[in-house]
Amino acid sequence: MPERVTYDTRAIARHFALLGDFVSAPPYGSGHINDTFALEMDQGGRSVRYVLQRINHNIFRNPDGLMRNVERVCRHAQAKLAQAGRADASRRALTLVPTREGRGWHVDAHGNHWRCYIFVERATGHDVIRNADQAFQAAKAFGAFQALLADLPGERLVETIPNFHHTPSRYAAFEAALAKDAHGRARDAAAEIAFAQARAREVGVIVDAMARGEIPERVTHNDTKLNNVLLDNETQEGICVIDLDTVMPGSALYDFGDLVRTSTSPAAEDETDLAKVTMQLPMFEALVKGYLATAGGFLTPAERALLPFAGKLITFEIGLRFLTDWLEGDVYFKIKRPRHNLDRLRTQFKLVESIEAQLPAMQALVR
Ligand code: ADP
Ligand code: GN1
Ligand code: MG
Repeated sequence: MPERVTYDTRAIARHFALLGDFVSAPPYGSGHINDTFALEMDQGGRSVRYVLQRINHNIFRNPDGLMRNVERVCRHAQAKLAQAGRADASRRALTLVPTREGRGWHVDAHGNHWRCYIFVERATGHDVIRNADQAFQAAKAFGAFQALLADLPGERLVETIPNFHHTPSRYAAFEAALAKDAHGRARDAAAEIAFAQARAREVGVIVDAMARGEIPERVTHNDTKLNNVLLDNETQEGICVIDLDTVMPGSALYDFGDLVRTSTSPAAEDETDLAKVTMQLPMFEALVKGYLATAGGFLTPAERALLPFAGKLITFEIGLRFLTDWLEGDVYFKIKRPRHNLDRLRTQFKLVESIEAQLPAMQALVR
């Protein structure tokens, strides 16, 4: 497993225009990519929290371009909330705390890019879905986020990871990793490799339809897993979409699909008891209702028709990515145990199977 690096978060925090005294900054959250800290400041005897984050620049190769995207998206969201006269705007969209020089992010002596957000309190990003209302709320919030981005002013957003949801490229990367089998790990995933190979011909369905102009390119979130939207602890309302690193041009279908992946099964993404992994139709129904409540106005008939399939395709894609990372020796996703990626890919493929078995029922529901 990769060794843990420690950062002088007290020194990093000093670069941001924060008031008060540093208290602590413990690691926070369950994201697989960045290093996140819950920064606590004491302001005149009152504790105020912020989110301090180091961007993983091995994964995001253009962190300055990424941060320019994030600044634009945050500014646009805050402007719209102000226009609507919302009194709780800082809980409804991310707000960057500027550096002391007035910049949106800080680059340290080692080239690490740091940003600081207002902490959205009394809200939770859930790793596992608990009930259908949460599914409804999460989908409604991501649909509203897509609607918000439809009139983002300015030039095209930077692609922070090129071909991020180009499933055929993901499949090609898997094949290359398998051909190398650099760590002799393919034999531990023989059944899963065969499972992946049996589905090779479906990987292009969405990107090919986009290339033919049958499905529009939009500005999308691209990482709409359930824990990337904060639900209000009291009302359960989906109040704040977070994790804006992959907001860029894409397909609305991959956004809806990742909600199916992360919000229809009662099991965690890395559950080892595969009997628990299943696509629950009532959760899917809640997702469709929530999503159409906010995205129904702009989705085309072609997009609507592919909503169920999108759930299957992205679950397969993420499974492929976990499988590729397993074969490559755990170089991408953070892991907490030696066979973590293997566990994750098995839950994804089990869920793909469950979706496949229920696709006709899911399609009937959308119709
Ligand atoms: P990663 O890309 O590593 O997933 P995220 O941006 O999703 O990083 O942040 C990791 C976790 O930190 C989130 O899952 C969420 O729990 C928490 N988090 C991030 N931003 C905020 C915020 N502004 N307020 C409260 N919690 C946050
Ligand atoms: C990563 O950053 P996080 O943990 O929200 C990944 C997503 C995967 C997800 C799987 C930039 O999301 O694409 O779907 O893990 N993000 C990136 O849990 O690769
Ligand atoms: Mg995240």
